[in-house]
Amino acid sequence: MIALPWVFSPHQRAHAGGEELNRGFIVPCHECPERADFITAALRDQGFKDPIAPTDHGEELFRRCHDDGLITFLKSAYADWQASGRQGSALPFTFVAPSGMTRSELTPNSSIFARLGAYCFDVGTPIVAGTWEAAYWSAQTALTGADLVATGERLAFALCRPPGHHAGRAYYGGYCFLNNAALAAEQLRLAGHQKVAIVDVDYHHGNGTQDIFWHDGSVLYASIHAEPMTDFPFFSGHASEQGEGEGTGATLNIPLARGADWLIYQQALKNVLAAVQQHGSTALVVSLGVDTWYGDPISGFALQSADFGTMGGMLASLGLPTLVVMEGGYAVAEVGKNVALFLKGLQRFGD
Ligand code: Q9C
Ligand code: ZN
Repeated sequence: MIALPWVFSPHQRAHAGGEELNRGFIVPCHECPERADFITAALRDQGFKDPIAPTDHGEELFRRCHDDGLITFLKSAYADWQASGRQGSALPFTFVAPSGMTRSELTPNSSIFARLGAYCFDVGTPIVAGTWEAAYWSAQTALTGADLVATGERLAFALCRPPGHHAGRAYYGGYCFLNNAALAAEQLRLAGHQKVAIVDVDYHHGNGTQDIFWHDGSVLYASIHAEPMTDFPFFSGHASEQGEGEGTGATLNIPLARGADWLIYQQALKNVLAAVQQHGSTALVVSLGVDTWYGDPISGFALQSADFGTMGGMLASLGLPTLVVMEGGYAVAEVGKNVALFLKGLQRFGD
């Protein structure tokens, strides 16, 4: 069985949002630090070694995937919120209308509400005192995982939390602040992989990852997710979105209707595997969301726990050096088991 080192830092627990607005209801945040605790416990239970602490690469590499404006905003957002006399979580309540001013017209003196609404695209992603610390280390965890794969590990797991695939070059949302999987793909490219594939199996479309590589043919973005007519992020993820310019054909979206079970999912995954082979990638990043599990509180697919093992095995059959980056999964107590099953499937069939 192939070794599978994994990376995590307790700093990533520092982000604990209070409440989010979801489909008209104010509810406790689904994306909580305990998710990481359950994953850690399940990996220990399954005999994985202790996690490796991420190496601090600094923030310069973040600029490969994100605009300076977003990074600067995220770093000071909570302090600015407090300086404007507020407590609790920083959430936007108003957004830029299509004809409105652009982000670049905002200044550090603009209202904190203008800046929240300019950089955030939903009302489910609160910023608290520890948000930057956690997002920063979640990104370092992804970069360190990429280093492991770049220096000879066949498989590695980056326990990223907060997740990343909804964060674009100049926006955050969907519980995501920095795009961990995109940063990992860039790090693999810096290490000499000219073509990298990102396979996104989270329930939700990774609009941020898609946007970051939209014009870039050397990174394939392939995603299986809930049909945007019914599910977040609603404005992207249609099969017709295939990239533009040099990136034409290097974006593959396979939306599935709510209720999709393993039989349906497996066929979509076969099509994704064929696309990865055709792209000629020499390294693979998996955006792993286990919110496709039937019991997930905010999702609508019907995968069983055992299906995650089969899914891992199918991805291993590509025979590529593979970094798994954690994304979603909100049935908090079950998330760890499903992640461990996926990783064991990846190891078992990887030889
Ligand atoms: N039900 C990830 O899985 N809120 N993000 C739901 C509609 C956003 C999920 C609103 C869900 C984001 C990484
Ligand atoms: Zn998700």
